[in-house]
Amino acid sequence: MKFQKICVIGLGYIGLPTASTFANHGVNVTGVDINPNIVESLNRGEIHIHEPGLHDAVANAIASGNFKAARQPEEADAFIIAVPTPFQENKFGEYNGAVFKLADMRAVVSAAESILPFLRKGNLVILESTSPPRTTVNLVTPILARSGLEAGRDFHLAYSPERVLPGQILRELIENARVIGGVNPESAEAGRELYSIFVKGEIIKTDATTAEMVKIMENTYRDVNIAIANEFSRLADKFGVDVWEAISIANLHPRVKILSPGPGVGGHCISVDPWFFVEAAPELTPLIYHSRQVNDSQPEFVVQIVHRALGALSGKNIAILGLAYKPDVDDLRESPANEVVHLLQKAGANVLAWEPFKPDAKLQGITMAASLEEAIEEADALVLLVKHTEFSNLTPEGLAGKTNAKIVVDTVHGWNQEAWKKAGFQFHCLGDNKTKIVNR
Ligand code: SAJ
Repeated sequence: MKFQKICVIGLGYIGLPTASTFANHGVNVTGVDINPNIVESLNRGEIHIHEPGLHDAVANAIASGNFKAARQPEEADAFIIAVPTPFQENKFGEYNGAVFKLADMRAVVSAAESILPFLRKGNLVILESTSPPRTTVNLVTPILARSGLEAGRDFHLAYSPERVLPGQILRELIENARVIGGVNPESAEAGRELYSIFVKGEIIKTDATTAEMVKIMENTYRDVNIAIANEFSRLADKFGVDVWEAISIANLHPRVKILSPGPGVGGHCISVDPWFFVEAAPELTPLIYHSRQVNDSQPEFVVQIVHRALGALSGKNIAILGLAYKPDVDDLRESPANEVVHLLQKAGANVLAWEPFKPDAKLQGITMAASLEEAIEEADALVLLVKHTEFSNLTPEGLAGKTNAKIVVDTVHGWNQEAWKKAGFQFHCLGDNKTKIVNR
């Protein structure tokens, strides 16, 4: 099977890098998006996503003549669906009193429907969007059957999740192992042929539902691991221990790898995907459900620490350093920092936030500072929420004279507490209550 022309539907964080990588490997690619602004700006060579290397990759793809953006799919040898699967805004599931979020699959449904007029015998359709188990078989297959063609018999259909890390997408797309789950073995083989155009990592073939589970299992494993780290941070606080020291010692054990605690879990993957298991089988997922609860309530723990450090929060000026969901990215989606700010405001604090990767962000109810200096100048306390390299490099000497604050709360173990204490700051680190409780 030869793939000369493909359509990639959805030009977001995954679709656009995938489309441009195929185009830069000689495939003729039509990238499809329902947002006319994205389509027009891409055709002018402008990109709407901050990802290292992506601007050049798209520019090359356009210059080569292999890539164009459009509002509608066209006939092609293969169709890749890479649209978002967010939560439903106003609808929740419930099981035995436990309330859980539900996936909004409307974008997958309309992407699959948009292919219908162009689907031909011998085509390959790949779903990449993270989806609840059995989506390919139970949701996508019946939609595509409306073409009169049958998946697995007349055309190939497979699920192949992306597993790339934001910030390293272009490299990981090529180097990571890739799983391809077909509705039948021939579909998985067709998917392998397609991705082997650029994937250098191992390509593993399996069935569609296994591939769907693999993707959600990976992110759920990470979420549960972070939840236990967050719970350890609360225990360490209670018992007068430095959780960071304790975790680093525990991780010397050859079979232990505890992740890091922090202000909570954000982003569009790890804080979302575990709910797909809970939704699909709430009776089987108490651990996954409670891990989500622990991570979602970590901002409250942060606020308790700030409260302990500052006393009553009412009327206090707090500088928030970092709103992104993780270090060195500009993505503020589902960021726990957002929740920390809202909780501090609810307690009466005046909060000014500084996010170097998106200084102009417009977030409901959050006042953004125009610079680090503005954020910290009048502050009573500095609260570090994201370990951006630029923040890790800050030193108390560097800030001397620029802030009124005498109190620092570090929620990510980003700063050297001795240096800050030496410079006269009161230093509080999430999960490190070692120096506060005597009588050890
Ligand atoms: N976090 C912690 N402690 C840690 C590690 C992360 O609190 O020790 C927090 C981060 O600060 C962030 C959140 O977890 O708020 C998620 O960050 P992340 O770096 O773990 O993951 P993502 O969401 O950027 O990307 C993940 C990756 N999955 C895995 O590593 C298993 C990526 O490979 C996936 O492609 C991506 O989800 C996705 O699209 O599903």
